[in-house]
Amino acid sequence: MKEVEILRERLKPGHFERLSSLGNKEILKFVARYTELCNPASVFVRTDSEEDTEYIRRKAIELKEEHKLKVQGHTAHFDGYYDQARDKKNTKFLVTPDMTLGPRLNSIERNEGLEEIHSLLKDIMKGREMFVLFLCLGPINSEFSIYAMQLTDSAYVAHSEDILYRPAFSVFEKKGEDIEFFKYVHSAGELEEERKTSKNVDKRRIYVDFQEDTVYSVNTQYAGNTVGFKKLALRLAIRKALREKWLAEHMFVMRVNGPNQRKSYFLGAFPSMCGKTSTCMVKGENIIGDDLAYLRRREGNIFAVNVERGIFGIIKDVNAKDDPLIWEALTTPGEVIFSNILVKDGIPYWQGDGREMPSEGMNFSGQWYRGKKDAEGKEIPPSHPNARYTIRLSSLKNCDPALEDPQGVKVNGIIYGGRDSDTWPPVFESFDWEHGIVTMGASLESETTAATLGEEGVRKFNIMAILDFLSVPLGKYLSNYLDFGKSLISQPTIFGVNYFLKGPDGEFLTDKQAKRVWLKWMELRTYRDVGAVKTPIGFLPLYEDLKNLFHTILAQEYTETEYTEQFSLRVPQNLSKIERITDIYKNTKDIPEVVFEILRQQKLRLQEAQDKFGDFIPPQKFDVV
Ligand code: SPV
Ligand code: MN
Repeated sequence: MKEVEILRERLKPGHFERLSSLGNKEILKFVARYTELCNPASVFVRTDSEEDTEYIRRKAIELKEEHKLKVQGHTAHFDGYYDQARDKKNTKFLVTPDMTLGPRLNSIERNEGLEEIHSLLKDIMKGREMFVLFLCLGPINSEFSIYAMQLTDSAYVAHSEDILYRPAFSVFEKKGEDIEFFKYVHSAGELEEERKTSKNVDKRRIYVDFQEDTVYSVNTQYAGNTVGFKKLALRLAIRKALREKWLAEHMFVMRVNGPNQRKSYFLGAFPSMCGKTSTCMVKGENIIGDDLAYLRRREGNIFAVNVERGIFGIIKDVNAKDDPLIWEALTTPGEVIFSNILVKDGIPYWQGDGREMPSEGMNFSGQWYRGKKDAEGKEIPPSHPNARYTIRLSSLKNCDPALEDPQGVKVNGIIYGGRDSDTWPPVFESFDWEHGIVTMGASLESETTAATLGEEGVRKFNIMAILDFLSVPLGKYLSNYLDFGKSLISQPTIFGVNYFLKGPDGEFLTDKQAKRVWLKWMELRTYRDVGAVKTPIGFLPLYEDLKNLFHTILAQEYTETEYTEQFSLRVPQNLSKIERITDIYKNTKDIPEVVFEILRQQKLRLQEAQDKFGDFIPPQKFDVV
């Protein structure tokens, strides 16, 4: 066999035996094919052993992809100046004429795409080492598990994947030919001599091939483009989920602790930078995951797992006061990769860390000093707004042990939230599953922030906070979602939250800590332990219940004036939202009729209330149920 010859020649001593011990011809062929094409000097096959993990950590330092920091186990990594975020423009689906994806998705003809990517990959790893990794999405040996392998020439990518995903070499070994898996091929491409960042970002390409469940990524290092198991896998998983009738979602998983040691589990979908990580990390509750969840039905309930075992989180504004638990993990010995922060004397700094920022140091632009400008004349900030940290969840004190439960956790509630200055109340509950999915999840919008290019405060439609990763037609995705909850014995309660509501003076109406109260209220509602006010858009909390919660949870006084300001129904804004959302779905194929019906009914309820009470309706006007 030609493959065997190539592998024997290139794999490190003993590593051909590792690969062949898996007893899977497809794997041998795949590794041989990309070894021949990418032409690395050597190939390292990683098993699940601690020595192999240590080898990759050491390689990341030796290859200067990571730099040791003062605290033991901490390293810094820099991506190129123009390689700081997900590249939506160059992320494309490879399509054949029989495929329907819908106009929103970026695609390229399959053969043309494969040709392009394979010509970019030719000899791209010359003189370098290729790492071959076997990992698992979700806990191993569970009905949720999806196995995957990655080829990469970046030790930083391999190291990040070790922190973020469960090792699965031994599972591949046990299953032999009887294993279905996703595949990723990544190369950082030619590197800048000194900084070891991808040089040819103009030739950055991320191509997703559904036919072979394979994703290719070249000339980039930023983890959102290169860590195959994160958003690249999500795109493959969404298609698999649609075929098999489950859900692969952009959601956190957390435990909310109710009265008498009651443990309740919640999922939350929020667009980037809308409070997702800070919600699942709040004081007093427990985190299972901050980014990706798989949801399946069992015994009439929804169960969910975290796809990952670590966090690749935004570091901006993480400080000792607001995020004491993350702060502790980021400042004490243990394994942490900081990316695109500022380093001075071996100490990492970032925006909003609550310390004085040094006036010079090393950052994503190289040697940095205050006032330094980039090629376009723009002043370079000390750390990038999308700077991140990578840690294991197990290094957090509030990590829920259910993280590793192969059964997943039974879901009590699902929360949808976006950045919305004037429409939604801070927290509210839907009438039922369909009402929640349509008017909350499928109606999610978020306002752009200063952290993204373009005008601020522009509302962007973002269904289930997953629009960037959708790999199936919108209508099909939404039908599957609605059907998923239909035949359940106990449906999770659906909630909407909005941490960004503003008053007439433009000031936020709620403070950062208030989300701790909203979570406790939602937990109580999933058991109907408290009553609610019935409004045209759903159920709102009662003043007395919130007053008690503010008192017990935050030791704060909560006045009825605050409550009325925060929870009054803003009728014209809610009506305009329905118009915008209805328009989007009218122009989308295969949207189930029930979506329009639910939106129409909500509109009628709002108009009726408007006729009776006007544009701005205090919650006290509605019935208590
Ligand atoms: C996000 O942007 O939603 C992330 C980070 O979680 S990335 O890996 O870039 O997708
Ligand atoms: Mn995310």
